[in-house]
Amino acid sequence: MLVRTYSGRTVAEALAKVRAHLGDAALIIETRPVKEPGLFGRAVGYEVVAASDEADDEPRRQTTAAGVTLASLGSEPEPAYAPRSAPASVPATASGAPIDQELAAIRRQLARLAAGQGTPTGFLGEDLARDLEDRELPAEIVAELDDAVGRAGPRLDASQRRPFCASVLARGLDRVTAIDWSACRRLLVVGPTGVGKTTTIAKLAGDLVLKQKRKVAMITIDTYRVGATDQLKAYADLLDIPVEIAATPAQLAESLRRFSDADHVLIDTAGRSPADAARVHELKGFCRCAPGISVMLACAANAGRAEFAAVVERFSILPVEMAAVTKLDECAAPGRLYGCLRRHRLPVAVVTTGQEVPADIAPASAQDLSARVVESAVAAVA
Ligand SMILES: Nc1nc2c(ncn2[C@@H]2O[C@H](COP(=O)(O)OP(=O)(O)OP(=O)(O)O)[C@@H](O)[C@H]2O)c(=O)[nH]1
Ligand SMILES: [Mg+2]
Repeated sequence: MLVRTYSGRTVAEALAKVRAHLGDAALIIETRPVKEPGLFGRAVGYEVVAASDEADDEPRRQTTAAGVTLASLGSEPEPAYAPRSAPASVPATASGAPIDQELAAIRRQLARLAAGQGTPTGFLGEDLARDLEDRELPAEIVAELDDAVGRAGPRLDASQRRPFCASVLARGLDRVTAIDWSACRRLLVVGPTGVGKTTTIAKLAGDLVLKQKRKVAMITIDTYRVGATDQLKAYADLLDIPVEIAATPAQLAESLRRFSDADHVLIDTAGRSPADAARVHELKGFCRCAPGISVMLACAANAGRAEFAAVVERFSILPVEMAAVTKLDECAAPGRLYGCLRRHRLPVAVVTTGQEVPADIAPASAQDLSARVVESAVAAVA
C-alpha cells in the first residue's frame, strides 16, 4: 500500500492533489491543519494523508537516496512525517537519528496510519513515544510534540528530546502558579470525597506555621462525615493552632470574625460527589458568607479523564480560584493528568505527594508536572 501526504492551502486543494496522483479510489486516512510553530500556532494550510493500493517501491527508493529530503520532490507528494523545511541534502535525518532507524520508524508509522491508528511519533523516537503512550498522554498532544521535535530538526540530538518536550509541555500549563499567600488570607478547600482535602489543609497549615511562622487558624464546615471534625482537631492540636466548627454560612462568617487577627484561616469542607449537584450547590453559601474567601478545588492526580472532567465541571459553579492536585505519588499516568490539567486550564497552586503531614506538599510547577510526563522510565523508577 502506498501512503502519502499531500498539502495545500485548503483541504480542497490538498484533496485535488490526492485525486490527481492516486485517483478517485484513494483512501483518505487523515486530514490535519498545518500550524505555525508553537503549540497554539495558527493553521496556515492543510495536509491530507491518503493511501492507495498501488505499490510504492519506486517513490520510497527515491526518498531514501535523497536522505529523507523533500526538496528533490518539488511539488510532488511528500513522504509522511518528513521534515517540512529540510535542507536539500542532509546526510542524517532531521531528528538526528541514523537513516536506517529513522526509515524503520517512518515505516512503522505508515503502517500505523494505514491501520487507522495514526498518532505521528516518528521524530520522538521509539522509547519516548512508548513512554508517552504508557503514561496516557492524549494522542493530539503526542502529535504536537512529534511535530515540535521534527521542526527543531538536527539542532536537537536524541539526549535533548525529553527535556525539550518537557519545556514544550510546560508552556501548555500557563495557569500553573504557586499560591500567593499575600493575596490569600481565607482559603476554603472543596472537592470530591476522599480526595485529600483535610490532609492538604493540615499540610498547608504546617507549612505556614512551621516554615513561614504565620498565625493560622482552621475551621471545618464538615459536620457531615463521622470523625471529620476530630480529624482536623488532631492536626490543629499537633500544630497548636485554634480550630472551630461551623455548620452554616452564618456560623462560618461568625468564626471568621473571631479569627480576624489570624494571618490565614484555612477552611475544610465535606467531600461532595460530583454526581450530587445539590450538595455541591450548598457550598455556594459558604463561599459567599464573607468577603475575601479564596476557593481551592482539590482534584486527585489518579482520577480518570471522565472523572476529572466531571469534578471540574460540577465544582465550576463555585468561584474556584485555584486547584490542588493531590495524590501525585499515586499517579501512574502523568500524561493523562497533564492532558486533564491542560484541557481544563486548571490554575494548579499546590501538589501533594504522599500521606505524610506536613511534609508531602509542594508548590505547583508546570516544569515538574511536564517533566513527569517525559522522564525516562529509569528516572521515573528512581
Ligand atoms: N498517597 C497519598 N495519599 C493521600 C494524599 N493526600 C491525602 N491522602 C490520603 O487520602 C485519604 C483521604 O484523605 P483526607 O484528607 O481525609 O481526604 P478528604 O478529601 O478530606 O476526605 P473527605 O473529607 O472524607 O471527603 C487519607 O488516607 C490520606 O492520608 C497524597 O498526596 N498521597
Ligand atoms: Mg476531609
